[in-house]
Amino acid sequence: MSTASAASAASTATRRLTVAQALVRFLANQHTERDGRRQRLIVGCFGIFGHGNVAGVGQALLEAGDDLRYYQARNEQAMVHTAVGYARMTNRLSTFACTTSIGPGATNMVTGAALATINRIPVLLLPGDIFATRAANPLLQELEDGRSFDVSVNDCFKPVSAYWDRINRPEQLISSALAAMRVLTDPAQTGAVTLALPQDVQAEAYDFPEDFFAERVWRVRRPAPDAETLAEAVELLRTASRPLIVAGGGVIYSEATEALRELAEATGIPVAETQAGKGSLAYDHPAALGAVGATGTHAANEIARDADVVVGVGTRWSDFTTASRSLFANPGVRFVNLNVAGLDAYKHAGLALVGDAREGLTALRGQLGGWSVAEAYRDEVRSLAAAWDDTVSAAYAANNAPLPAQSEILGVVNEVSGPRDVVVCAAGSMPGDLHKLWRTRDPKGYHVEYGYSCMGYEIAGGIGVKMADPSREVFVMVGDGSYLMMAQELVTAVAEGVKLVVVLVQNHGFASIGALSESLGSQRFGTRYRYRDGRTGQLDGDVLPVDLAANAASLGADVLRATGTAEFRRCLQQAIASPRTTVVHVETDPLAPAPDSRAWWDVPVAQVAELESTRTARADYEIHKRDQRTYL
Ligand SMILES: Cc1ncc(C[n+]2csc(CCOP(=O)(O)OP(=O)(O)O)c2C)c(N)n1
Ligand SMILES: [Mg+2]
Repeated sequence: MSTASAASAASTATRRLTVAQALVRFLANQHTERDGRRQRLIVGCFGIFGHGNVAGVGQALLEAGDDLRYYQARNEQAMVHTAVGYARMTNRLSTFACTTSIGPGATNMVTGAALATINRIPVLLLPGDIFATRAANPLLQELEDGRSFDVSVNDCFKPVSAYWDRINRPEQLISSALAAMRVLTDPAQTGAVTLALPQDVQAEAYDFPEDFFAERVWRVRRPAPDAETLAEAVELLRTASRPLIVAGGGVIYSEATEALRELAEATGIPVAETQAGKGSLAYDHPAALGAVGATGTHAANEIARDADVVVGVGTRWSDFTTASRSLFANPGVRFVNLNVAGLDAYKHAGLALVGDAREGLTALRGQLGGWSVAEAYRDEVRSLAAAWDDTVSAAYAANNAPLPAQSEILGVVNEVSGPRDVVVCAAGSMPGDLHKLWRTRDPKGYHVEYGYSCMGYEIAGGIGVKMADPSREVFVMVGDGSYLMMAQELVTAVAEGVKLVVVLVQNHGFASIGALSESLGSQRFGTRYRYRDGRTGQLDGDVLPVDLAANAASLGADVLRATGTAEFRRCLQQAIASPRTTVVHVETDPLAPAPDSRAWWDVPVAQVAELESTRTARADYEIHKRDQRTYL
């Protein structure tokens, strides 16, 4: 549990406010504290107004002014992405609230809520809701359920929220607001927290106790793992000859990267990284193996195959990390899971070190004393990592013609960016390529949303990243498909003066799903953006006359069009020098692949099919399926 302390002594004074005014005032007084550092928990409120919140939360924000600053977005899903970007960048210590109208404005946030909860990132969602009094129902945009008038579209938030509540009476706000803060600041439970606010209740006045508005500090705890389980883990590690650490997002959120480096240096245990954990160790550290799993490096995946003890730190063990449970192939492999969430710590029948990553890593190093892996194992790790680094250099210099390969574009961004700068991405072929190929030099330098891998996160999430740390350049990598889903937040970046460098990679469709489709025998069906051909009846005509650069310019961004890598490099430098949000548009070859990971991903192929391509892929699938294990 997080602990809260109220600054003022208890009193019987009350203040008459509307529910929305009380909530806004309450939120402005919430703080988090960890390691003696204190910061605002809710730094502002994004919102799009409609009848469901304009006179309630909207009026309250107007009165509050800079006590809880209002920010405007163009799409409700996007404002949750921005809050997530901000919260992840601040290691989950600060976030935004998001207010919406009822109906479509509210349900537009459901995808954002799922993204936040799956990535374990705190965001506070305040969807408007239908009248609690039902005085005039059905309202505009009300879902009518003939079996119960208690149902509203906001019930959709229940499975995607870490905490969900509906404030049907003013006095309910007090305990629900406190519960919401508890969950937001609990590292094991955090995610989207939803307080649905009926339209009439928002505007209703109540005599709130003055103490409700006292400054509160929520300590983000660092629980230590159980001593006996820790001793068992140390015993197990001492018997290991090929141990491996898999670093997940928890390492970064807990600010445990120093503790990880010290453990790796003291013991020689090599470190592989998940998507959220990338940046835990600098790419050129002697113990660094880079990305692991279905989008991993040959170095990490080769070590993973024979590892006898695998220490997962702050990882949820997603299918990408385990190559759909085929990667860890040593028959006797044992898992040790250091995780603040029991849900993750107990996975793969592992020794469950339920606790904070930094606490656990420091304790492990202390108890392992002078124990180390054999020198030959350290050498093996270093030479595999060096070979992979040569692979990266070759991919950066692929010299594909006539259009550059995507790996060349990523290489230019990596070379031109500074060590503290941040790369942001979420969906398409770039997350996998970045995971393998990006040379990360700072724990906060790599921000790929791959829990939900949500097309459209890129620009909106990038805004949150930049707002959290304006001292860093933020490079938003966005494919044409993702751009078309949520380009409109460029307007928000321009309005707020939040400077992004957006690299818009045009390859006329879904290169990622196209390659996946082909590998599964589905012949890239439906994955390219093309005219419908009159003769075939299929979407395989000419390339569409779409100009995304012109689109970006129309939204208020500066735009540079680059052809080829040399011009792309010059444009990128110009974008960095500019104080304004700049989109660099570049066309790449969708068929020039990055180096393969030599790891599998379980995507089932049709068991019966007329198509020869599908039957061949199915035979291949069945071979891979034999490598899938249960890890008991
Ligand atoms: C909202 C959403 N819809 C669908 C998908 C499935 N999906 C993953 S990648 C992708 C294509 C992305 O296209 P683009 O941004 O152009 O990147 P590219 O694959 O060309 O690199 C799709 C449809 C998703 N991840 N998110
Ligand atoms: Mg594309």
